[in-house]
Amino acid sequence: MMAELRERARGVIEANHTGRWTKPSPAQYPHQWNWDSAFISVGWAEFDWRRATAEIESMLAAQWSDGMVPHVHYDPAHLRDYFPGPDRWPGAQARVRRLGELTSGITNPPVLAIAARRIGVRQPDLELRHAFWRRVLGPLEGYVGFLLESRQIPGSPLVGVVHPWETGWDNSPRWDLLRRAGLKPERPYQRLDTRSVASAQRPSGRDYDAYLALAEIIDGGGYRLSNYRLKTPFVVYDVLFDALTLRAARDLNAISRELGESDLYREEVLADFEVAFEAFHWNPRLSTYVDYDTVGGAPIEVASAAGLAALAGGFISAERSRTMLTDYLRRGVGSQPISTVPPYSADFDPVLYWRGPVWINVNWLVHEGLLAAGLEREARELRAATLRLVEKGGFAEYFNALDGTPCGIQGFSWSAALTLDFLRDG
Ligand code: 9WN
Repeated sequence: MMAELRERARGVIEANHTGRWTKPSPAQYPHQWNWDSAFISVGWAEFDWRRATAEIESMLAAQWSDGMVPHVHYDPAHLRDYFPGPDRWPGAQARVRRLGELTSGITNPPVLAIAARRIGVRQPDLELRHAFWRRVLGPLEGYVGFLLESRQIPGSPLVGVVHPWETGWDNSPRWDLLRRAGLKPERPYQRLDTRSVASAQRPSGRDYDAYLALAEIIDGGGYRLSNYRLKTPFVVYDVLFDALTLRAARDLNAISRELGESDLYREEVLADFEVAFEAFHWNPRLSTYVDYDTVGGAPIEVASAAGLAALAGGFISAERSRTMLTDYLRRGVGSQPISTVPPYSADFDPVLYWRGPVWINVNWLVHEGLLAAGLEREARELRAATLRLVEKGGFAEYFNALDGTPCGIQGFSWSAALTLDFLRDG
């Protein structure tokens, strides 16, 4: 049974592979996405290591001169098949390192760095492994360095995240403060995302208005946070983004040491980041980690699975990890693990994108975090529950949080790729 699931998963990423990188879904997302490629590369490493490395290197080819790696690397052959295209990020196209690459103007959590270490370790031939790391270490250092330097707001080392698309959890209730700002873009637009997926499972019109208006604010500020910080209602410390940035920095240090070089980031600097993480994200009232609104200067007290996914940062104690997980599952009885929003929340919707459904990458991140905290039994249970979902529902983009039925688009790359990784531990 597991062998058959593995073959099916492999079939999905093979079908979505373009020759250089893998589309998240040819119908819905026909370009290359930053954090998708990181997750997908981990799946490729199971049976085609060269494709795993090419996935990461192809994404890095879209890097900007300031180090940022954009969230979308556009395929010029498919510009009509996805909205928004590069024309919504007009100032972006002059900022790429390799002129001619078409990109968006915002980034994603730096899972690419975590994946680079992970797939490197999978290569037993040290010459090949080190050659790959030597090729990607500089660009990845530039990427994480950009986050640690160019996205700071005085008073904290955490990463200022400027668009819900950067977080990858687009319409999560964590970002509803943006809805309240009521932004409208200047340029008219037409969505394409509801052609293949029911609109009840996609963000609302109001959400899209805000996403596009924010893109205009960011472009108008020349893509420098210091230029537009006072004009935007949205600069947040995303709990998951911060946790993954810290893990990415430590993973790059580990790569650098294995190459016989010194650390890229001093541990004192990372320890300060960890202290700030605790100060801004831990919420004693909710007993979990939450996000922080830097514009309003207050925590965003919204329960979601992002605090649990942040365990993937690898620095949260076993005791706290266990308590958070047990609490989340106990209060969510009757829902599938791990619903992105707990079912008792007023914001919960079992099929609406990031407002409840189960996502395979979130389960994978929580699983990583549980293993890092030494909670092997809990990790095993989550792995088994996740495999049951894909075995029954296929490699859907996300799953109904109550009955586990597939939602969004089918044949979604990271669902298949991370299944391959889960099957490996079997
Ligand atoms: C906008 C590609 C991406 C994922 C995100 C997911 C979705 C895009 C969209 O698809 O976002 O970036 O058009 O809805 O929310 O996490 O990276 O799979």
